[in-house]
Amino acid sequence: MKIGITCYPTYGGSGVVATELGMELAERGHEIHFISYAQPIRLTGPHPNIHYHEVEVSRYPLFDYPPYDLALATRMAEVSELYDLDLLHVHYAIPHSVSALLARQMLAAKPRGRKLPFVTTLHGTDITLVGLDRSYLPITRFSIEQSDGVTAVSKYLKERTMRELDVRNHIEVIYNFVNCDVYCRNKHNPALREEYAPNGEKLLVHLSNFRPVKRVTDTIEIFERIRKQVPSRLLLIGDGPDRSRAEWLAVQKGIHDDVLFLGKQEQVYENLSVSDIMLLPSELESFGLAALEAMACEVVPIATRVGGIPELIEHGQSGYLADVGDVESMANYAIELLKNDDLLQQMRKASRAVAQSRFCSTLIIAQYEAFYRRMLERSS
Ligand code: GMT
Repeated sequence: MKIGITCYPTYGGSGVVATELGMELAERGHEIHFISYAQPIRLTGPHPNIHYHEVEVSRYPLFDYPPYDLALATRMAEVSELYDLDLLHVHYAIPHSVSALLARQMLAAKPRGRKLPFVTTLHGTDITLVGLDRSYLPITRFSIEQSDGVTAVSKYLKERTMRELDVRNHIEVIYNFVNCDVYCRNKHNPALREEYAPNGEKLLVHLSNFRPVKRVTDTIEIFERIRKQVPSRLLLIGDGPDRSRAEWLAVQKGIHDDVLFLGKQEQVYENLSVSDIMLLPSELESFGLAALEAMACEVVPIATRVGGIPELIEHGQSGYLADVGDVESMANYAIELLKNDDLLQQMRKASRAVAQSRFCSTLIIAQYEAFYRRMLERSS
C-alpha cells in the first residue's frame, strides 16, 4: 500500500507512534510518505520505502495565525495525487483530520475525481483536552465522524470519545506497540549503567514531555523518599514546560546530584535498558507508551491508576498502580521492589512478557494493515 502519514513530528507520544508505525510498515514493503512541518524526530536513516514531504507555511504579514491546517491539506492533496497514495493516516485529530478531510474533498472535486480515504488515530489529549474545549469540540467531532476509519489507542479512549463527544461511527481499538527486538535489556550500551550508577546504585527513570499532566514534580517527591532508604539515582528523559520546576525542587530537597536531567533523547531504549524502575505519576494517560517501552526493556513501571494504564499494567504482577498524587504509596512500592532482588527479577520478566505477548510491533502492525485493507475495500 502507499500510505501518507501525518503527525506532530516533535517529542509527543502520538508522533512517536506515527513514526514507528511508518518505519515498521516500510520494513514490511509498504511505501510511506510522511507529510508534516518538520521531519519526525524518531525517523532514522534513509529507507527506500520512506519519503518525507515538508509542509511550508507562508508567513504573510496579514496572517497573525498562519493557516498550517490549510497548507497541510494542500500538501496532502498534492502528495496523494503525485504519488498515487491509497490512503492517508493522520495521528491526533486536531487539526490533522480536518486537513485530511479537505484533501479528500479536493481530490474528489477534480475532473477525474478519485476517492482518498483517511484514517484518524486518536491518541489522548486530542480528545481529553483539546477535543473537549468548546471552541474545538464540534469540529473534532465532525472530522472524526467524517473519517473513513477511526482508531483509538485504548479502550478507555474509545469509550471516553464515544461518551463525551457523542460520535456515531465505529472506533477500533488498536493498542500502541513497541519493537521488542530493539527495546530489550542490556542490548545497546550496558556501560551506561556504570556511568549513571558508579557505586552500584539502583536506577529509576522517568520519560515524558514534562507537561503539567505528567506531574514531573511528583517524580522528584517519590524519588526523595526512595533515596532515603535505597542508594539510587533518577534519570529524567525529555524536556518541556515543567522541567525547571522539577530542577528547582531537586535543588531545594538537596538531591540534585542524584537527579540526572538527560534532556530529549533520540534513542531512549539505551537509557531504558539499563534502568530498574520507571516512575509515571501522570494525571492522565490514555495509554502510557513510555511505560510500555520501559516494560519491553524489563523496567518495572510504577504508575497512576488512570485512563488506559490499567489496560497495560496489572497491579502487583507487571508493575504497580496508585492514585494520582499518592507519592507515598508509589515510593513504598519502589522501595519494596528495590530491596527484594527476587521480586524485582520476577516483575522484570512479567513486564517483558506483557510487552512481548500483547504489544509487540509484530502483532500490532498486522492489525493496522488489516484495518487499512478493510477500509479500502469499503470505500472502493
Ligand atoms: O503524552 C503526551 O501528553 C503526548 C501525547 C501525544 O498525543 O503526543 O500522548 C498521548 O498519546 C500517547 C501515544 O498514543 C499515549 O501513550 C499517551 O498516554 C497520551 N497522553 C495522554 O493521554 C496524556
